[in-house]
Amino acid sequence: MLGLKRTKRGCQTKMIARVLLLHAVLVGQVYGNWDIDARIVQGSNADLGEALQFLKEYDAEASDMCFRVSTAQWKYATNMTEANKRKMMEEQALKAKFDKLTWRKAITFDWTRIPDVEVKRQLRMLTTNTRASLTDDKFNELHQLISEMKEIYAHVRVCPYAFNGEKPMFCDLELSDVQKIMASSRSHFELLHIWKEWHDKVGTPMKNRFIRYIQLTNQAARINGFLDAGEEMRFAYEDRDFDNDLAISLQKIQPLYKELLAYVRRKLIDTYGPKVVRPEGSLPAHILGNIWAQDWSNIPDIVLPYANFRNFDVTGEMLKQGFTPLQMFQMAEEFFTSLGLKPMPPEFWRHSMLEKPNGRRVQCTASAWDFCNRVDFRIKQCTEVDMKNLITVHHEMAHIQYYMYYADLPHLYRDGANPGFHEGVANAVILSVFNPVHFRRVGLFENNTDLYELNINFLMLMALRKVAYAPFAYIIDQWRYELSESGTTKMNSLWWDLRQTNQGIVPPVPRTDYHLDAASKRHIPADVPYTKYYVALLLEFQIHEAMCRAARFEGPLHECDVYRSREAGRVLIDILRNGKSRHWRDVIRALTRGETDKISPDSMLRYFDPLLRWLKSQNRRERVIGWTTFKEDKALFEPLVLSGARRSVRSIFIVFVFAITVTYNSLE
Ligand code: X8Z
Ligand code: ZN
Repeated sequence: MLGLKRTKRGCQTKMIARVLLLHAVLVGQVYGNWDIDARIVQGSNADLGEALQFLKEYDAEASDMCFRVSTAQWKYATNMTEANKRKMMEEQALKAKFDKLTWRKAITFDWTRIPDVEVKRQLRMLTTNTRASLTDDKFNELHQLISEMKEIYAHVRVCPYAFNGEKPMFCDLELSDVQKIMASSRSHFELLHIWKEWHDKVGTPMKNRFIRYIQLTNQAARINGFLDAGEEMRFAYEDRDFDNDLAISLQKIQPLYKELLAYVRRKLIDTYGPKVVRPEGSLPAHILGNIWAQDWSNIPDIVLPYANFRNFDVTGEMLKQGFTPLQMFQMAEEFFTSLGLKPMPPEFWRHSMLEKPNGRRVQCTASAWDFCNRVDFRIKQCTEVDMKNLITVHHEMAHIQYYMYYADLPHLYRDGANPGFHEGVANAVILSVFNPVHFRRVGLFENNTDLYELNINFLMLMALRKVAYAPFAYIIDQWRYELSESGTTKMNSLWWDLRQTNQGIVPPVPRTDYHLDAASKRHIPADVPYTKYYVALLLEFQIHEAMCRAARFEGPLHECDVYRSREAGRVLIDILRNGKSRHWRDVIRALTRGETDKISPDSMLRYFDPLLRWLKSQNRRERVIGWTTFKEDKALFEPLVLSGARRSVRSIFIVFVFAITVTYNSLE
């Protein structure tokens, strides 16, 4: 099963080749001008027939392998026994071997000389963005490093804040507890303590492993023909303008972001005072309701403008109407069929895990699963009856729709058009669902409050989630790119320089290069690229706007709900059915009726335009829209190049600051 067999070329292959060649000539010009040649191609075989035969065999074997691994992962995720974990690890190890064998075969071809664009593209996909090019021992070392860093991350436990000054009995708070405290506590001292605990305990223990991880990923990238791991990560977007376009998009979002930050800063100063929040300055990371300061929507009591509509939540109505988890899934299914999309197949209802089962340990993080056999698609969710879960159900079911619509494509094309599309599509649907207009249409909401106040509060809530998130989502991989290009000597000061410059966020206490604060975000130790979330953020608004236009909606975008619009459904289907078979810029060009073929922030800016106008009027007395970069802020994280004498002064200064912090803690 694992060997990729060679077979004799037959006349059948020649016929396939002719058809594909014709297809390639028609399609060729589409990819041509975005094509990127890797610098080194090991292979010399440019025989199209052999390449076609290899890809045909790969397609069948990769689907089978995917089915086996998904089945083992599902069994473990829904019943976390040691036996199921062992079986999953075995299957994953087999898949790693299969990937290596595939790479070894794929690399024998010289894809730069193969005339068929589709074959060339598939071979390139198999020989890039892979670590299989490392020697076995380095390949295994890299996998071992990542799993050890993930274990460290999963087992971090922090001490609660000692309000009464006594040393806590237990230090067993895990990430979910940390997130709850960061969202609910309004004690600056407790938030500072928890923030410092989490960042101190997660990063430093994995720092040396992370440095070695960067070395190995760079080695793999260079074997694959790239300058470094960052260039290889960007290659997944098959577009030489991609990095530059994203930088431009963030610049276009900054005016809105800076108005939001100035408004939020004023509200935070009202709550915590100017000693904690520097007027006109950057925001300290610990008081924004989120351990990573990536989503500011957990502080509605502090920032939402109209008190009589603090929180937009239909949970109460759901409970009043006696909703069950199953009914939530049926409601989501009806949302999609109302657009003309497919109902969930029987296997979905038979095999999904819609609620947390009794009597066994399960992984409760919601997720959508494709078993790669074209019929078996599932959601795993510990569904509670509340609005947050109802939104998640719709989000995960959007992923299932994507899986179903591209199911008949070759295995390599059964994916989003680029790494941001799956999340972008799923979140675009939510822009219709998480919407006062939609909840009114499905009988879950009667707005008896002032419509203007409702809209501003709703838009503010969305901005605290989406606009606040933009610079954060952008800088995570910028940090990784920089490390892979320039080395790991100043990882932490680079991290905070990117955060302060792009996000106007600073650490609440001094940080040094002894720390590794970026590792506080799981995606860093878990080797999960992050740019896809920034891409998804912009895409969701582009897709939403295109669906609203197809539905002939003419009002403000945040009031658009495409529920029951077959025309909007057709826009969505046209994205889903292409999977990764068409270049994502083609998909965007079709989506926007030729207006653009890029990831663009324009739709997002149009969605938030009513809020921007409101913020500008609220901020008209603010001297600084955005933040001033004070030297005291930079001093919190910049590596000081000091003479010997000054070095000791510095360490006295840090001890002094630490002593002050501890004293403050004890006073609280
Ligand atoms: O990592 C995730 C999901 C897995 S696809 C839980 N997200 C990003 C994050 O948590 O930072 C979803 C939103 C952005
Ligand atoms: Zn998702």
